[in-house]
Amino acid sequence: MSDDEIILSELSDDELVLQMHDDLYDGLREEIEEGVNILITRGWTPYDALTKALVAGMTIVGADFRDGILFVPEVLLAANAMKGGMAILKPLLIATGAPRMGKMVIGTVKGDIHDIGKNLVGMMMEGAGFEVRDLGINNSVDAYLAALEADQPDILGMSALLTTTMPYMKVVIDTLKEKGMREDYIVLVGGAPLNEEFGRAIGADAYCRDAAVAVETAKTLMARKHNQVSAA
Ligand code: B1M
Repeated sequence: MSDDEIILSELSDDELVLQMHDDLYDGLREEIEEGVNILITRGWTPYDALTKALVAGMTIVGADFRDGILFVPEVLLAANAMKGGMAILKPLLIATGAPRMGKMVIGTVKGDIHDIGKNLVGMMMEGAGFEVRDLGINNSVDAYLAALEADQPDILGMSALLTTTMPYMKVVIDTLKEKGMREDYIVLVGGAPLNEEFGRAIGADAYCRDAAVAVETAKTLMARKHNQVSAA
């Protein structure tokens, strides 16, 4: 071991989080996994570890990717490190014993392979008591329709991270309308380039800024749906 090697467990919480941002940036999966484990052992909630150490670190990666400082191979390594941390947090986020709230089918739209945000939404929804079927990435209208038919969910969630793929959400919603199925589902959309106005314009029930908002929105709209059914 060299003298200047950093011992993660000897850092204070603040130092550790900053170090994890660096390690995520450098795509160091093992260090990220170790860091997450240390934070959990120190009593951090899984949600805080996720948002303050991992998501905040990925935001720095995103800015440098945008500015041409990082390139796809480095970002892939960072994403891999992030996934290592998320894999540790997933069972902790899910093991809340929350009552069953409803069912969601979620997937990233056609042409888009970004899945970290979608995975996070799926994890948080499961943690809040929703049953989640994850369709993965690059989903065509047909893939969404097949899953809706097979799983009969309450909620359809779509994710898009590219300005070139976000219009595909409208293609899916328009197809649901054409088939007379639109009102059968709560449609939630999310992803970094979207906003509320876009969500409204394409006919979604709501745009969700992040995973926590997705959970709150899903709960609110599910409660509204149940009230409508019992009032009918
Ligand atoms: Co991509 N990429 N990428 N990338 N990538 C972005 C999106 C970009 C903004 C980077 C940049 O330039 N700053 C840019 C898009 C620009 C634009 O469209 N205007 C971009 C580009 C250009 C590209 C490529 C075209 C690059 C290239 O090949 N030249 C290419 C496209 C490939 C494709 O999809 N066809 C590409 C590839 C990749 C990697 C493969 C290297 C990797 C993806 C790895 C993976 O996902 N497995 C990658 C990454 C990691 C990013 C950034 C850096 C980080 C995305 C991320 O994971 N964020 C991203 C920059 C950025 O977003 N700032 C970027 C962390 C995640 C937790 O946040 O995904 O926003 P996010 O999810 C949030 C919310 O948005 C929301 O909740 C989540 C959690 O809070 N949310 C939902 C998301 N989905 C939701 C669904 C819901 C509800 C809420 O449903 C109900």
